[in-house]
Parts: sequence; C-alpha cells; structure tokens
Amino acid sequence: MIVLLQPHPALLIKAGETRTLVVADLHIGWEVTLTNQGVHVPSQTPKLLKRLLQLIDRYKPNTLVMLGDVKHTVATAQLEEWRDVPAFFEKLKRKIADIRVVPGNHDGNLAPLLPPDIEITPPTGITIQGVGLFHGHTWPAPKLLESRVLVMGHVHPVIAFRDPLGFRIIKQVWIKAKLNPSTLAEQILKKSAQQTGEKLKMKAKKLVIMPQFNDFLGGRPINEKPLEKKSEKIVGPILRSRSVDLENAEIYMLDGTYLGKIGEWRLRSGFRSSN
Ligand SMILES: [Mn+2]
Repeated sequence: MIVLLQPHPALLIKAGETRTLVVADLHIGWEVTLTNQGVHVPSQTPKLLKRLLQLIDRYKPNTLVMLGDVKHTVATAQLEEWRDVPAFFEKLKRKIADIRVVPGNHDGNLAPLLPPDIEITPPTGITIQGVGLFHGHTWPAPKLLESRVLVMGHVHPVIAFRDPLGFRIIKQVWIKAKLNPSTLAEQILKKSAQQTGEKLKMKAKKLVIMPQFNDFLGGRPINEKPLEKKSEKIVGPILRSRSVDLENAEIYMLDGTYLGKIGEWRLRSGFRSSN
C-alpha cells in the first residue's frame, strides 16, 4: 500500500511490518549554483535534513529510499557537496540503518561522497513490496513492469497559473497517471540493453510522479507545455513514450487537494492535446 504523507513531498510503502519512506530530488548544493548569478543564500541542507529526520521519527520506516538527484552538480562534486553530502548521510545513518539511493541524472560521482554502508542501486530502479521505484531520467528495468505501481521523480511537477490580479501562483503537485503496460513493455524491451527474451508478467498500470523534496527548487509547470514533446529531453523517456496517459492524469496538491486532470489545465492554458 502506498500512502502519500500529506502535506510532505514524501510517500510511505507499507506492507505488514515493513515501511519504506521514499523521497526524490533533494538536489543538495543547488543553492551554491546561484552564487554565479550573485544570489547568495546559506546552505539549505540542514533544513532538508531536519524535515527528513522529522518524517523518520514520525513514520518509523525500516528503509529510506532516495529516488535520485540527491546532489545537484551533474558530473562532478563541488566543494560544498564534499562537505554537505557526507555529513548529511552520516546524520541520517544514526536514525535509520537501511538507506538506498536510486541514482538520478545529477548523481555522477556520488559514491565517494557516501558512507560505505549506503547502497547505491542500479539507475534502472528497484522493486520494493510490489512497487517499482526509478528516478525517471532513464528507462526502468523491464523487471519493474511486474509491479502494479511505478513511482518516479525527476520532473519536479508544479502547477502554475495567474490569479485575476496577475499574481503568479506556483504549487508543487503529485501526478497520478494510467499506464499502458504493453506499449511500455514493448518499448522498454526494445531499448533495454539487458533484453532477456523472458516473458514479463506485466502488471504496471499506474505511474506516480513525486514532487521534489527540496521545495526551494524550481519546478516544471505541467500545465504549460506538453510533457511528452520530443524536444523536451529533460522529462525522460517514459513520459515521451506515449504509454502514459498524461491528458487524464490526476493532479493533487501536497495537502491532498484534487486539482483536476492535466488535460483540463492545458486547455485552460491554451494547449491542445497532442494525442
Ligand atoms: Mn533528475
């Protein structure tokens, strides 16, 4: 069972005694990149750590899964990350023994920054209690399609609009979409390097896109530009694959408020469905 931990951008997978806390897109060190533009803000890492520790205290998970983009700089590690990331994980380790990182596109050179007992999973994702977890910048492993529900991060989904006074409102959101498992399986098997020819028991029917845990980050207004456009490499292959029904995907605010479907919002923003 998946529980969205309202009003936090985090979810809990519960199965009997086992509880897995999942968060995505921490982008530790993001604020450092702002200094190039002359914007100076103190490190946001202590705040992220505090919120995460509070969730661990409250929901007492056995396992913590970081669903990609733990740190911000893509290929290398900046000086601040060499300081912040190891300290961050050392403090988490004191609270929870089993921490797994599913790498995202920003997690190049992450391994040397982590304490040795933190597991780095394959970037194609993992299955926990029947839920397939992957970051979203790359295809999930074919095996993940045997889970009923897939969960990804990477998109930083937000809804953006103007009120009658012209003020811009931006809210982090959850997306729940239906999947077409056979279209998806066909494409994954075609692209997958580890094609086995094995018959998959395809069960994946639902995709959940998680909001970014770091709420200081910008997001992608899902109502403003079609997510599945080919030019938008940044959204990752699964959303461009046409196996996700984005038009009818449901949008929820962090507090659980249902905001309607992506298709309805796009019509309002002047975007016609491309399907
Ligand atoms: Mn990403």
